Amino acid sequence: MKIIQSTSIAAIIAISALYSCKPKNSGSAVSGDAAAKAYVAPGKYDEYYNFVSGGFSGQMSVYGLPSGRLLRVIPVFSVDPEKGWGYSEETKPMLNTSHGFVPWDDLHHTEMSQTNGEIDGKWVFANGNNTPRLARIDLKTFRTAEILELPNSAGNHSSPFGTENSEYIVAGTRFSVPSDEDNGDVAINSYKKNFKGHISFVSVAKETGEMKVAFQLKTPGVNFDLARAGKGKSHGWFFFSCYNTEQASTLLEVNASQKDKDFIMAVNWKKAEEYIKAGKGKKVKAKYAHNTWNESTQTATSKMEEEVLVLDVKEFKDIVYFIPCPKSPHGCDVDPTGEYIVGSGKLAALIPVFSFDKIQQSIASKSYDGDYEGIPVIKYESALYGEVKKPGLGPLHTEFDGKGNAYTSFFVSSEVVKWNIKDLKVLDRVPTYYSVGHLSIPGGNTKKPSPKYLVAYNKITKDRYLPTGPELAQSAQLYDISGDKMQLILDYPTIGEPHYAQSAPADIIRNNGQLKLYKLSENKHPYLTMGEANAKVTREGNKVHVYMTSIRSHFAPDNIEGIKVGDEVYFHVTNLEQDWDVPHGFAIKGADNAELLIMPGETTTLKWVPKKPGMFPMYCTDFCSALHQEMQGYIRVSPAGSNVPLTFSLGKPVPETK
Ligand code: K7E
Ligand code: CUA
Repeated sequence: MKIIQSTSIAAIIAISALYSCKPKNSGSAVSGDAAAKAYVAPGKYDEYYNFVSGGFSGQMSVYGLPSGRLLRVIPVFSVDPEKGWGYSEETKPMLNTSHGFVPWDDLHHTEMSQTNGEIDGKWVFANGNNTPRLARIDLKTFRTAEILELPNSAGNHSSPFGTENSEYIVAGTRFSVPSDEDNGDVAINSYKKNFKGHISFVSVAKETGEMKVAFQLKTPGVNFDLARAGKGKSHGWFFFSCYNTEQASTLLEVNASQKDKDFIMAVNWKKAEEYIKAGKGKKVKAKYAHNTWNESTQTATSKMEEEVLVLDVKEFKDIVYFIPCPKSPHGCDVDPTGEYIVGSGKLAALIPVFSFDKIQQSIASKSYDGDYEGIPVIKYESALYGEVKKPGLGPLHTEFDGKGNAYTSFFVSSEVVKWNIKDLKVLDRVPTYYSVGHLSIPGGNTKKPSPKYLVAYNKITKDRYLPTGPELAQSAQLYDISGDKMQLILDYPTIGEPHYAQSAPADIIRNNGQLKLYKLSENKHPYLTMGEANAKVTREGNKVHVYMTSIRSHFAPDNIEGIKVGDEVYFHVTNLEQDWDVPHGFAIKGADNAELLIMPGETTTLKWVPKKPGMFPMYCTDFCSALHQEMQGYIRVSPAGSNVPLTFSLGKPVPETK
């Protein structure tokens, strides 16, 4: 065992030396016309929206391409005090899970919804890699509209990847763990017996986008890494990369690299669907949260689901097949025709390309090399179309231009390599600064890529920007790929640590009926205050409800007395503006919750528990008018048991009481 380890590591070092990790000409890679290609004049729009995962930030950021301008950060899995996400009473249920309120996550992949294999601009999905969750962002509002927890999973990395009509978004578990039913006080060294993989097939309702775990496939205990749906001829199939087929539980960097080949798991999901329709799924108990945002009440609700339908793949002979793939595969990408499946072994010095037709023939003729825990293993050669030889070192991810070319990112040799899918010849290579992870071409995972730009998301920045202490911004690099040769035209720093990203032509999203404001007449919030005349403060025991409005440039009411220590105060602030881009903020001195940012026509609630008597100023945090600074007020907090009556006012001081 020791010998295998040290030879494989020695081989990596030897090859790394051939492909120097850090290209030498790091300073001078951009030529003169590059600036013009990435330039978007003031007042002009970008050509593409670029949706970028935030990694450990748990959020998603939106950039314009080709300018690299940051347009928005969408709070998804992590709380955001700037926007009150996870702090306002309305949004708190969005972050509820079977573990309680989980205010953060690790978001790796964005996946845009598709119709007929093309991006349709309706939703972007994202994965929570830590506490297994899927999020759906509504591109009419650029807000997170739904978060669904995934049962029987741990480390939702192989996720979210969708089919060509977003019939399903899949989510494969990164860690195999005991099923929720059997989970508890389990010995780690019982891995082989007790640990299982689960792949969730999450259906997406056509009109509303609502997600539901339609069924799960229970698989042998391996680590699922990434996935892609088949398309065109391979629609109905899904392909997952897996590693740790060694089933190690410790020192995986060595122990999960023992075997020369791990697997790509091919799943016939149409077959699985048939079994589910025929009632073959087993109802399994599991607790997982399903959180949905209601646009009309502007409030989230969290529901705990109780069971899930599971198919154990061992019991069905024709759902799942393994295909050997060298060296701990990471990316598993399907070309626009659906015929070619590209596996990227993190430690491999070649790229295997599998053929969908050959996989089908292998299954028909049972061209197998034994089985893995009862699942047939297709012979490597019978599934293989061919190998890209010596492309670089450490291939991770591949996208396509729809013109017969593939682009693969190489982490170790720090480059993007363009190659031809038919003859598997390398056509071009460009350095990245440094150590690229994912790369992304608009539509590059779909049937119809829009091949003008490629963005590389790099893991190491080192000398690219002014230094900022020990932590540096991650860097994206934009390449023009419209010609034969790739050309670097822009570097731009990013939020968090981007992994995958997707882009779509701007018009698809800009013209999708985006919401500019919430119509007050359609606001069904239970604590809506329709006009200043209805502003009031009410008490129920120790709960105080403030029905407050905001409009340029005052709150109603703006003087409140009679709040006592021990009270729970709920400020339900309705922004009465009916104009695009006039939010108001709301903040109170000493509030240990957050501020609010309230869109026109929206009602949002801040819970405040004052801890001591005193005068507590409140104010608007969003510069809304010339007299924004005047948008302020006072709240008097009296000791517990005080007799100060509950009063409120606007425009005149409340009558003096002592
Ligand atoms: Cu390669 Cu999490 Cu998709 Cu990072 S993953 S790069
Ligand atoms: Cu409202 Cu500033």
